[in-house]
Amino acid sequence: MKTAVLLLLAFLVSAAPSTPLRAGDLDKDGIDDAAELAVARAFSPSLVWSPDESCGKHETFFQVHPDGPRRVLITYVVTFPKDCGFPAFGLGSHPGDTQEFRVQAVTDGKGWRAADLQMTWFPHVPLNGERPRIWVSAGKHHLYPSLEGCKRGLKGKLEHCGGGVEAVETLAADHNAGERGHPLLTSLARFGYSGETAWGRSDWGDELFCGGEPKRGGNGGLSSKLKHIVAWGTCGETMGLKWR
Ligand SMILES: [Ca+2]
Ligand SMILES: [Ca+2]
Repeated sequence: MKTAVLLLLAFLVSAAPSTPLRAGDLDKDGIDDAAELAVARAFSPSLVWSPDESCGKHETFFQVHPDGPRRVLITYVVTFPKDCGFPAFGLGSHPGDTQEFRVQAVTDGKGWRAADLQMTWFPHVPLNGERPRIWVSAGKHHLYPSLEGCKRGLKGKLEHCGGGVEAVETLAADHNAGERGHPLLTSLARFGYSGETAWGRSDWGDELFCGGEPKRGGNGGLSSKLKHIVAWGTCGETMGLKWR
């Protein structure tokens, strides 16, 4: 099974334009890291912004690993130097912001298809092969799979979405977080997040992500948004990995 996955992902790499950062499988999850970049780029979201967005330059980190036979799970984490709070009240702001979502992609052996979008308040959104469109609420950065989703419920009265530019997120090769135990990313200082790390405790003494600011009150750290290996399957194969 492991061999089959590697061959299928190798096919994907050959079909997708990409520039691998490294050759091989340095994060030891059974998938060539260049293939991870290719599949993450293939289903990179189209982000819909608000014209009122002004909380600093964002970065999008990602993680790819097997999620069962003929499936991979891609986790995307969008980070900001700060959360500007709910614009309607100017409340709820804090340093550092991390917002995650996941795409489950499946293959029939000939190519890959985006099947399922998984978000905090929308656990399963069918993608039907399409690249996900994600609405980013102004200032607060809550993520929604539709404009209607942003408007729904109490939070829809506190924040707003859309009206700005829409662009497919361009994923950089050096934004692959890798896997816990075999990380491809450690310090996030070169991205402007001094003192922050991808997989460990921050230099500020907790696991919050504070956008590089030496004070508390940030969002959950990148590590808390990524999937972790918690056990090995009895067969010892890549497909036997358990994730949470
Ligand atoms: Ca890998
Ligand atoms: Ca990986």
